[in-house]
Amino acid sequence: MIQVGIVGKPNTGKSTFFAAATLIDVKRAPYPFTTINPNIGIGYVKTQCVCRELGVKDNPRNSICIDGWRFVPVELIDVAGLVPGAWQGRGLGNMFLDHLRRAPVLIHVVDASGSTNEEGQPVPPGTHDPLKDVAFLEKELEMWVYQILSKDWEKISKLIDFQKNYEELYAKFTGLGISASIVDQAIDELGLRGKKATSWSQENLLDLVRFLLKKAKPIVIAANKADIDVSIDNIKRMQQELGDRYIVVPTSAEAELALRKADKAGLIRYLPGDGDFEITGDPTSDQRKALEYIREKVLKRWGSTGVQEAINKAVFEKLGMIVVFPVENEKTFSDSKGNVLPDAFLVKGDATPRDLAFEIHTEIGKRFAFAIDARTGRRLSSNDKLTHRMVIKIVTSH
Ligand SMILES: Nc1nc2c(ncn2[C@@H]2O[C@H](COP(=O)(O)OP(=O)(O)O)[C@@H](O)[C@H]2O)c(=O)[nH]1
Ligand SMILES: [Mg+2]
Repeated sequence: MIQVGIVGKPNTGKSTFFAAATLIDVKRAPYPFTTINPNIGIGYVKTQCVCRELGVKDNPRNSICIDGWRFVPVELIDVAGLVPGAWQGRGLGNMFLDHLRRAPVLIHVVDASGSTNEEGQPVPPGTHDPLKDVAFLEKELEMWVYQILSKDWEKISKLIDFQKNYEELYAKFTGLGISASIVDQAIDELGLRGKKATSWSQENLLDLVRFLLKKAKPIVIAANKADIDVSIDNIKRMQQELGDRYIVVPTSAEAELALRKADKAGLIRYLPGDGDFEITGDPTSDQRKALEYIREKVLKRWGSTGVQEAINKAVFEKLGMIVVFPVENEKTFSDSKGNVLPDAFLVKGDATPRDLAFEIHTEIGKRFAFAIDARTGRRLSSNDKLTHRMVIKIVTSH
């Protein structure tokens, strides 16, 4: 399952974001919940389901369909809070690197209200510049990775020059979830290929690290605590100054958590990502006040709480993934047990039907013959590209 790392300094709202994004009304989930570990939970990307378009009532197995929206699971990791210089310290080290290794995309939760200093301690709202936190995290990640590389660089560089290949370098980065092909791309684009590794400068190594992080660990910024008034100007500034390098999504993790809890308690009807909610139960006057605050300061101001949007942007825009619906019967859109549109799979945007077959099961991948686009009945070969929201039957040979 795709993993999304939630990173940032302490007290920006990472755990609140994580709690909100992983809180789902159990009644609505077709499968039992298992907590893998307190820092890893199931969140969802949200996309329009195909059930309404196809005029069928679906019974999802691996995902959830509510009001025509399909929620497809992803793993969220609540990464331990980073403080400046953490890369030099111990303790946090291995866990942080393990989390970083797993996640191909990160959501950086920033306190947009500026009410936490650079160490993550509370200060009056507006006194800290959240733009600094973005630069800080960038630097911090760079130093983590640079440190890993530079530690053995003497040995690695000699081996590279001696073996006349980059195997040692690939191995270093595979450990961080960065593929050999991206390392190759970096070496080429930075003009390092013809140059003896033993003569690469510190600046060369830093450029390499920056390139790899940008490609392999893209970041969505969740400009959190967007409900606090002083956040408005900061968020505008963040969007202006960071907008060409990052996606900046205004969020209120606390509002999302409150809305999901209220929905679960039957007080309101609210779907993650929605721009409003409807009161369906009997909230106390305090609850009503809190809900009204959320409506005014978050939903009307920003269009949504941003939590769902941040996850969607990470997976769909930064990772370029798409959702496809594999079926066994292309006429009824169901599996062999008659479940209609049972599964929704996240695959890479350039995935082929054969890739999907392997994604479903190695055996199915090996026996892939061709596929059928269930909407049109058109036959697809292993070279065709899948597209977002395709309903697809894989035909295997025996
Ligand atoms: N006003 C406001 N406070 C928030 C929001 N999200 C989190 N907080 C508060 O910020 C503090 C730190 O949150 P927490 O999730 O523990 O931060 P972490 O250290 O990054 O995991 C808590 O008091 C939260 O209630 C938000 O969207 N708006
Ligand atoms: Mg936390």
